[in-house]
Amino acid sequence: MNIAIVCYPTFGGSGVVATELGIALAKLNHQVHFVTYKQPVRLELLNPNIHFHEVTVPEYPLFQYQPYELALSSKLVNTIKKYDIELLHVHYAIPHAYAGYMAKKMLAAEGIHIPMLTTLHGTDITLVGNHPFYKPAVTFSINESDIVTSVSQSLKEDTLRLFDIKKNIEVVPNFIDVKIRQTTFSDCKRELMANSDERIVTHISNFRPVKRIMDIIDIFYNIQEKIPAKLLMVGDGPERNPAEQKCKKLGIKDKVIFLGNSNEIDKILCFSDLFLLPSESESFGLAALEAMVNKVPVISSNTGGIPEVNIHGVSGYLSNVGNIEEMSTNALKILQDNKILEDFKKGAYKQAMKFDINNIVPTYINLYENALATVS
Ligand code: GMT
Repeated sequence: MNIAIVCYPTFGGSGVVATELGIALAKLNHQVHFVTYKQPVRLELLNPNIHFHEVTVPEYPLFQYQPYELALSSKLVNTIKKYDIELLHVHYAIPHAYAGYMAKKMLAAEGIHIPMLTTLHGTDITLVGNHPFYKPAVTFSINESDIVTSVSQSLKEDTLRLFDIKKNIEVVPNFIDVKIRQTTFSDCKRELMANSDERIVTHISNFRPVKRIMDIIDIFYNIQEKIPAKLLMVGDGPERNPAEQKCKKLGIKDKVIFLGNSNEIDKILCFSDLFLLPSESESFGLAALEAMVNKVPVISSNTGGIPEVNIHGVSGYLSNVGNIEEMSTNALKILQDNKILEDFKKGAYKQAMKFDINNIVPTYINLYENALATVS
């Protein structure tokens, strides 16, 4: 197949999933064309089946807002025609499904019929897409997609509750390449980050308010009062500065390391003992799955799709959003006992294996074949 993938290229689960899906398809000998405004962060271009087409929006003084959707839909039309692309897979409804729909219509006017598959990732539905400013356009472009998928059952239910959706939504969970993640790093430099008697607690995200970064600091504060520990904060975003200030105020500045954005997630997770994800809302929680495949148990909230990924008492523990006391107690339960930690590590890894790429990518390929059958 010859497939175009549209996604956000920055750090964030939807872009990561889109990129890893594209890489997996390319390995299966499909031609994959990424169409976005920057090379996706996890995309390595050294594969003859992977192509990257950059969308540029020329600045013009008349525009207060640069028309990215327009540039994206034009780029899609040109790319699809030039490379005989058969199918369009857009990740994140805003504005990708909308731009994809416009591209489809422009191509149809020339007698070229391209099916579009839209994957809903979470914030495009629960936070941003639901805003009255966007809702009619999001509803329309979901309904006009040929196939719609969501990354969890919970996100499917949210979409059906919040929007007037006429389409069937297929749940296709996010995935992970277990084989690649099996690497045991010979340079797993734990001693760079912590003393040998310290437990390492990690959080990775885009530090947006929805991640409840302050809860992470509070939970870690409770942990470090009881046992020697370090907290690694990986990523960047609006809550980073306030979090750094809070650590200073609480007197734990030396125990919390803010690493910024990183492409070495697996290396960081290989020396982590526990992962914290107390989010307000989370359609799936890809970061938790990445932790689990690295044998790191997860203390999380029980919101959205997280319970479909993190299993209470097996791969970690779940609590109501904001229940810092319970999350701290559960974290200590795991961290204070080597045998319990070992059991949770095994549980986390076993649960992560259910989301192996080999179990999920064939589902996408099936959906692509179904979509192609509708136009041939
Ligand atoms: O979590 C974010 O803020 C980033 C966002 C994105 O669009 O990249 O993540 C969403 O999609 C991920 C991949 O499907 C999911 O794992 C995240 O749970 C979801 N985030 C939220 O629902 C808040």
